[in-house]
Amino acid sequence: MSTPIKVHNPATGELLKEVKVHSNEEIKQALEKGHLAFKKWSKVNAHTRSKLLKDWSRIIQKHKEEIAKVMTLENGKPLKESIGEVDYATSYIDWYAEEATRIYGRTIPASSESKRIIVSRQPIGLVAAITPWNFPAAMMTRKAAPALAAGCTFIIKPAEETPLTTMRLIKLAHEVGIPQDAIQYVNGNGPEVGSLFTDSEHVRKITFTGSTPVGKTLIRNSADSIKHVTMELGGHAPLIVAEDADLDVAVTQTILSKFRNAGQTCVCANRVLVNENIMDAFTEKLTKAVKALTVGNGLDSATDIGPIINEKGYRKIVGQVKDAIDKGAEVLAGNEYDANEEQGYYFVHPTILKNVDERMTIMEEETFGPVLPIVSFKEITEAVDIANNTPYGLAAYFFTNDYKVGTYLYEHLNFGIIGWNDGAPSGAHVPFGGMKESGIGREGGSEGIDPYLETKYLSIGNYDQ
Ligand code: TXE
Repeated sequence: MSTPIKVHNPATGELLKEVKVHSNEEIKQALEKGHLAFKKWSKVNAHTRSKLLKDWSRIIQKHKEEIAKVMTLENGKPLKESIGEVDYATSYIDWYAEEATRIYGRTIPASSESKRIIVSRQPIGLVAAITPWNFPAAMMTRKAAPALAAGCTFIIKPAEETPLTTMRLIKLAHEVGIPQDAIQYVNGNGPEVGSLFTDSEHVRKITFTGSTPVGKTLIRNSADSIKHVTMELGGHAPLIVAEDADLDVAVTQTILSKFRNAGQTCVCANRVLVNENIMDAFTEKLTKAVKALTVGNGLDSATDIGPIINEKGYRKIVGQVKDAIDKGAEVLAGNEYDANEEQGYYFVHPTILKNVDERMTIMEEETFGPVLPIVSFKEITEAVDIANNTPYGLAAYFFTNDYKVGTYLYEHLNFGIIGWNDGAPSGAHVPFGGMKESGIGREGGSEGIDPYLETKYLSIGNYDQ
């Protein structure tokens, strides 16, 4: 028997639960079951699949407060954010419950009078998902809902830090009648379970949200059996404040984008680029607003910023801030910490750094913490060059009311998600995903079901009447 996974509350270090780790044999059996279940689930008619998904969404909503509390306990995010995440998670189920009934085929005019051509789409098979700890509910429903809607079966390995929310959601799926083997979870260590997934002949698709290096490994390991892959990887979002921007809007939206989930979000603003003529006015307003944010336990209703998920995440943030300060960055707020290694909790107070430049690691790496580095620019073309100077291409934001500047930025920024005067552009109805090393594929919207479907066509000959 492997050692169980110890799930801790990152706000206190307290042990919440020990979760059973599945053995390799059990995981292989689960994959076999998922494969066999596909034969039945893919034949269930789309309207029944749709209804079951709607029932799943409804029962999750019924248990919203309880699920949100589990999420805050294992992830640390403020309870109000966890409640928002349950809504966000069910919005994917609701969206794909509708999409299930709209998986259309088409006919193609044939090249001869005696032929007919029909195109149809069919589910690809068993889908294996690996999810991170930052959005334990939404990262799972964003993958499970389109998979089940398409007629695929689904198995997930949640992050070791936050398995409890996923396990609860899957139990509720079974309670409403989604077959046991159509949606399953297994718990275990990332690399080991990842290899079992990629090595399995039963798995036809890997869908992953997490770090770019792990994404690359999964793509490599999926190559042998040509599995489909969807990869939602790291980001390094620029946020550009143009000279004419409405500063109140820019400040409010910057805070919304950056400090949600303690800055542990792949789309959060990671580099703020500000026109030099408005630098003082912008930083003054931003600093004042940031200093008003409350750091603490997510269960406390006053909390805006919870703990960092673990020591590894904390060390990365502290290292980046120190490197920036050593190379000349000026601290406008934060650079304060409340950490206790023995107990196992790590809080980072919201931090703003000015005079940041491209020699600092904070400008190269994703931070994943409540730290905002600010860089100044003269011309908008210079801002675009700095913004695009990264291997990542997930989200970018800009603030301007000048339509020429706005359309120029939209056209020249190489990112999959663009927020114009908008720090929160995500939603179940839009195609979320990144360019370059931020990933492959899109999740959400009408595009989000395509990765779970294969296209097939029929050419009928000798059709003379
Ligand atoms: O990620 P990992 P970590 C980024 C962010 C963060 C950094 C490290 O910059 O600071 O990654 O975070 C599983 N094969 N993002 O260490 O390791 C693991 O068990 C298969 C951005 O938490 O990628 C977990 O379920 N799976 C991101 C999941 O991968 C493996 C969200 C994520 O863990 C594996 C999280 C392997 N070899 C981190 N190794 C986003 N896009 O939002 C680990 N895992």
